[in-house]
Amino acid sequence: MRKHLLALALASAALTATAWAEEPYEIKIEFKDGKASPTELVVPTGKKIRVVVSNTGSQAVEFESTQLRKEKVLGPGVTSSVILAPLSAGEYTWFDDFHQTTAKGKIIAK
Ligand SMILES: [Cu+2]
Repeated sequence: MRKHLLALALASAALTATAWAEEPYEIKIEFKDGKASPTELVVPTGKKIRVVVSNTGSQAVEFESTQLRKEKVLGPGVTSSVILAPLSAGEYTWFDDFHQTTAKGKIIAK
């Protein structure tokens, strides 16, 4: 299944190569001491995505997505971002690796 998804992602990336020249579609996720919001973010398919992640709490957090192969540690008060390649339609889960049971959500591409 993972290989299948990778093949799909590569095909999609080739088809949407021109999308890289455009400004990314931006979404924001706020992490605060074991909570994340919003937990569901809808994005367009075939467009580069900038995920702005901020930690407004007093504990370190780690934005992580196994499916998207991204991770970013954020100390208290830190804001950063990760860029995602254009996505195929589907749901991509993410979580705060330091607060896995309470801070998690998904990015829905459609
Ligand atoms: Cu991690």
